Amino acid sequence: MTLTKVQKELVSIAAAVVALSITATALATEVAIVVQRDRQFQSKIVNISVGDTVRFTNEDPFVHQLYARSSSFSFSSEAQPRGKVLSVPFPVAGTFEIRCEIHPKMLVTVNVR
Ligand SMILES: [Cu+2]
Repeated sequence: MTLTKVQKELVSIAAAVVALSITATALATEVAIVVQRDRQFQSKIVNISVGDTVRFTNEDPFVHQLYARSSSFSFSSEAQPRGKVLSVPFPVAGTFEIRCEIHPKMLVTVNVR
């Protein structure tokens, strides 16, 4: 069987679509980890892409409680005891300051591009 010119173009378009969707899936599942220890975030700046998740761990023997408040993105976590992991997806681009309700000096900046 011989493919016509149109059929060949359709095959190459289909291959390109498959390649694009594989790339999109890989990009959407990135996770960055930020450790909380000694009443501090162990990272001061985190650079991620839209759709990525930041996973906050707590290695302190006491509770943290994280939040972000901006016009385009905000969240407010439950109290987070030692060992509990908090996963926060960032669905929009921007620069966001993440802070702790209990320890006002804690700050990590998340840049979402
Ligand atoms: Cu805290």
